Amino acid sequence: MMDQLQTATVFWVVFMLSCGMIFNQNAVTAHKVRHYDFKIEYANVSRICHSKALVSVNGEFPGPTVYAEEGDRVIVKVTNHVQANVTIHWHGIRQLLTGWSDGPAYITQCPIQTGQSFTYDFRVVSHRGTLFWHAHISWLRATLYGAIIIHPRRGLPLPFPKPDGEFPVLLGEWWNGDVEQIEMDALRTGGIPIISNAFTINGQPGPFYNCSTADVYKLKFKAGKTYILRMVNAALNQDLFFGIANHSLTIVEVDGEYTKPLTVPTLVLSPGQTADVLVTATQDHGRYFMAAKPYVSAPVPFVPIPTTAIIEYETSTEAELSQPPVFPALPANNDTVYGENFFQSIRSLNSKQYPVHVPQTIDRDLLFTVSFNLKACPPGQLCSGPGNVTKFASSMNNISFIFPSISILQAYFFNINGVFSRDFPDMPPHPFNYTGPMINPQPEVGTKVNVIPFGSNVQLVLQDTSILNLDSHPIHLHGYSFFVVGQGVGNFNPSTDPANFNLIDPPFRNTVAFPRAGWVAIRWTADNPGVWFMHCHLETHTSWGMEMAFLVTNGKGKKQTLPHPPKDLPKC
Ligand SMILES: *[C@@H]1O[C@H](CO)[C@@H](O)[C@H](O)[C@H]1NC(C)=O
Ligand SMILES: *[C@@H]1O[C@H](CO)[C@@H](O)[C@H](O)[C@H]1NC(C)=O
Ligand SMILES: *[C@@H]1O[C@H](CO)[C@@H](O)[C@H](O)[C@H]1NC(C)=O
Ligand SMILES: *[C@@H]1O[C@H](CO)[C@@H](O)[C@H](O)[C@H]1NC(C)=O
Ligand SMILES: *[C@@H]1O[C@H](CO)[C@@H](O)[C@H](O)[C@H]1NC(C)=O
Ligand SMILES: *[C@@H]1O[C@H](CO)[C@@H](O)[C@H](O)[C@H]1NC(C)=O
Ligand SMILES: *[C@@H]1O[C@H](CO)[C@@H](O)[C@H](O)[C@H]1NC(C)=O
Ligand SMILES: *[C@@H]1O[C@H](CO)[C@@H](O)[C@H](O)[C@H]1NC(C)=O
Ligand SMILES: [Cu+2]
Repeated sequence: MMDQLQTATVFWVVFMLSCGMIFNQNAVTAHKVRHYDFKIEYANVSRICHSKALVSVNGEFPGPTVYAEEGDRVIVKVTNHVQANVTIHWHGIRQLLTGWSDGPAYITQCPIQTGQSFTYDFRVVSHRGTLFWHAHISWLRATLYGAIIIHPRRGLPLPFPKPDGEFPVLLGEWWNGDVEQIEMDALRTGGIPIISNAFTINGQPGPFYNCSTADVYKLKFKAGKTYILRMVNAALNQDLFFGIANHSLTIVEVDGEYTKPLTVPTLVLSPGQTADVLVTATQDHGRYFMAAKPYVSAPVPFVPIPTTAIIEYETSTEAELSQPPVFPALPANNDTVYGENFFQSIRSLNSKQYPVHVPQTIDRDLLFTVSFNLKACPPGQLCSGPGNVTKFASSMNNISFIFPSISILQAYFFNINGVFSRDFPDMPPHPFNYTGPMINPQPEVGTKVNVIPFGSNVQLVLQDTSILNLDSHPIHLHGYSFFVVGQGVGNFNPSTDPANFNLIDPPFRNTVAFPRAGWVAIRWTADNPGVWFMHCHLETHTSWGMEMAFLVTNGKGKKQTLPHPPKDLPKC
């Protein structure tokens, strides 16, 4: 099935400048323009004994890989041939002055409706490694996703030995049912959406699932070679552990930013996070599973079956190839000690060639609580939340986000009133003991943005709360990467905790999971004008309202001002 679906990706590369130029970090560099054609169409796919027509790009599942060199311009024409409304987000791409191409529905654009097309046009500014693209409307990213692979600009060496080969490893989640319907049903009843039926690696669940002996991704290793795995957690609702039997993993990049090499037995990836991992073929023959399984920080249901792919050494004998592969030792699903230590061990590379510039002072000091809540069930109705009188909800700073009916960016740019308000609070409106006893779970609802003057150095503390249930949430910011300068358990203490911040080589990420019953502090410089969504990357929580947007004002002159929208920007 996979092979049949691998119809050619239409793409061509235009060389803007001829060869023979010498490039270095400071020279004017030659950038390419890379064109891609994304046709949104149905593909008939069968997994774990269930067939369905899923929404795909060009009939491929997962979708095509987008390749770029740092600095390149990427132009993707997206044409919608399915019934559903679609938008595509370029996860981790800064969209410097191209906020119209960011993609979250009703935040920066109206959806691309059936029969319409929209051309995303952006530059890949200051990233190297792996990012990914995915649908950013309803739950369609369950099937609409693919890798973005970014090579350093020519003349800049890799900060690690050149690998002998590379493999994409996209972790995903499969539902037998229709994901749009699953979200709508949950929002109507107010209950918890049904969990997925399988996890996948490159769209394949692997042999531990029913009807899946042939539905497994396989890769070949040559003894002694080093490979780079382009890792993406594209799952909707699940943090994952990932490991390979008898091979260690050396992380060299996360979220499109180089890190100090970190060798671990198991990788932890939250939805929205990506990593480049070096794996040396230290065995000389045989078959080995790579496997991913849930990492859970709260007692919630999950699919207990690991998804697997198989590494086969080229030198294996027939007899060895008929043996079952070795399975990796992975932490227990609830091993939060491993998970939290893992995240705290990551450091930016911060080398001469790849320096980082952590804001040392702050202009905007923000503290947002991140909570589960309960909304009252509409009168005369029975809901599926606790007591049958409530609906599950979530919030940041007690505001449960409501999507508007036209995009916030359009409303801002064209001064359309009544779409959003600018009063998202800098601090919790009513401070309380965030990780203490439960309190009134009712949130406020609204479409509010927090306004940030251009150029501000922002510090934001994301604080878990016990309003309903403590949990760890992977929070994703659009338009920027941020430095993860500190984290801790309990309530953030503004007078003592900042003394322990790492302002030298903290990881530079676009998605960070704070510890359960704890907090994380992030910093960035708001030098990209526009409207930037920030949300939990667990789709269930986004559906419930665990999100908000920043409005970063224009600075001075053309290079600090958001341009006019493209002519083909969809209308609502
Ligand atoms: C998918 O399956 C349906 C029902 O079996 C069929 O009508 C349709 O033509 C198929 N589409 C493709 C693209 O193969
Ligand atoms: C596998 O199939 C068996 C028999 O039909 C069924 O009982 C079981 O629930 C299935 N398991 C999964 C994970 O779908
Ligand atoms: C490979 O890993 C398995 C499972 O963790 C272990 O039992 C075995 O001893 C390992 N073999 C080698 C050669 O390292
Ligand atoms: C993890 O789960 C096991 C049972 O599966 C339980 O015995 C153990 O107490 C749990 N550990 C934590 C830290 O919750
Ligand atoms: C009441 O709530 C339970 C779960 O909390 C749910 O299974 C049931 O369907 C609800 N009843 C109605 C009438 O919605
Ligand atoms: C917050 O609640 C926790 C748990 O009940 C308690 O241990 C802690 O002392 C409380 N903190 C404050 C500042 O009241
Ligand atoms: C959240 O807002 C609701 C509605 O205004 C209010 O009842 C509740 O006490 C607030 N909770 C917190 C933690 O601010
Ligand atoms: C698609 O988006 C348009 C514009 O927001 C909206 O009016 C329409 O109801 C949406 N259609 C579906 C099927 O969601
Ligand atoms: Cu969440």
